[in-house]
Amino acid sequence: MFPTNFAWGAATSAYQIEGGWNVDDKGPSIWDTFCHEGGRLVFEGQSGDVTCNSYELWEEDLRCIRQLGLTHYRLSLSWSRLLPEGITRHVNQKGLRYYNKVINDLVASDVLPMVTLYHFDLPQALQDQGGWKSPEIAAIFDSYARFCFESFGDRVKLWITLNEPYVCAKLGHEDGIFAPGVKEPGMAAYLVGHNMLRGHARAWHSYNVLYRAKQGGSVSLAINSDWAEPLDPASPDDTAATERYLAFTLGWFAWPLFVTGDYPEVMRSSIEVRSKELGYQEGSRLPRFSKDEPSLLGTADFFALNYYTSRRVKPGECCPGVLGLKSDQDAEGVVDPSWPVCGVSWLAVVPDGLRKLLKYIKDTFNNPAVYITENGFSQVGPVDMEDVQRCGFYHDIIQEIARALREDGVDVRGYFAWSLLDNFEWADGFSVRFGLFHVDFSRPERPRTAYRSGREYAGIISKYRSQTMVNI
Ligand code: PNW
Repeated sequence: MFPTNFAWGAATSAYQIEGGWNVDDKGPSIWDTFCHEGGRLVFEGQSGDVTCNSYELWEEDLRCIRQLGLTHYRLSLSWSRLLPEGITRHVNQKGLRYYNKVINDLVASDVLPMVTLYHFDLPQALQDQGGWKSPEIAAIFDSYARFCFESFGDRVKLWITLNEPYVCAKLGHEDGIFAPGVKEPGMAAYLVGHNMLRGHARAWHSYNVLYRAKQGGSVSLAINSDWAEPLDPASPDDTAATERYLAFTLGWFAWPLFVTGDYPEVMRSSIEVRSKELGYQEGSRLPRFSKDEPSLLGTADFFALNYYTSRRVKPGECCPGVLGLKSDQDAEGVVDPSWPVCGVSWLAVVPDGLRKLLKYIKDTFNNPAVYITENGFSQVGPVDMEDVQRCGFYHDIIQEIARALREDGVDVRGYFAWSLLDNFEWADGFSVRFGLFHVDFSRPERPRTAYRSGREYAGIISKYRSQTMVNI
């Protein structure tokens, strides 16, 4: 039912699980700053200072990984743990040793690492120089990426340069609810997205030229997107709004990589229309890619998709005359009343939305190899170790992937559950739990205990792996 080499994984990210925020020469990141500054909107003033303490308790994480029977584990590197000032002039040897141990332990356990270079945690030293808004960041990211390929690429064959540039751009630089907390609607997000793409392209080209031949790995960028369909399928307005909705999330980053080397046409034209109304010059908000720089097109060796939820879409209720992404996009996503919402308000549970999105990706981006690099179900409120709803969710989503493979012919290569552990869920702090393992944050040992869903996921993996072995 699943290909023999299908990747059965789980994912985490450095800031959300490591803790050890200021030990052993680690430099601060923008999330350290964001959480430590007063007046920010992180739940109950919490932070990732300690969180799961995976910096000290990595072996506990490994035990969980082995207990699940994962074939793959997706982790991210803390840039400022490796390079405290963000640049390669100063390498933190203890950080290097930590990640070398993690990677070596995984490989020794027959678990293949998928490594994300950047998961929201920019070194503060680079933020102080303008961060992702500064054009120089692309070259700085590239040299960090080369440092990582050089240090770990003999053992790491699956790389993600950047996680969810959409979230970094929009939540970090438009809404200001994620670090670095910038609120410059309709301006900064486009610039940030642009520089992230430029940085990604350089890193991919570096890998291609300097490392691919000897290391033989693959490099991509993780794109998050809802599935979207028209609220009223018979309405041309809803259909057009749906096209804009997808163009401004998935398309923003996937079109440059997979289709044209540039943003989707409908994204450009929508922004242009609003810009004219507001008196901005053409091209002043959504930047243009320079012909003198490495091209974006073809700089993804596979499609890395983070899928959580779906929306039904109609034209926006806002707002000619207002500057902002929502106004440019002019599309409003609504949750169908039949969809259950799990935990956080944005997370309507729609497993078949994943199948539809995979089909759309196959048809739109020329049948790429796809890894689902994140997908999960959250719990809010009193802890429920017998999380039957989440168990049902994992069964359903894996059925949808099986259908995408078998019936739609999508080239799905793997699935990474978000997340291995309960962890620091950004602005929601520890109030939202995504783990397959429960973590008791009230105890210094941060004990990890499998939820029922963790045990069931292990069962699903072992069932399908033994079937694929019989198949061959
Ligand atoms: C992803 N939203 O982020 C991240 O990659 C993970 O680090 C995170 O823990 C996970 O999803 C669960 O939230 C998102 O508000 C953060 O729409 C916020 C949103 C979506 C994804």
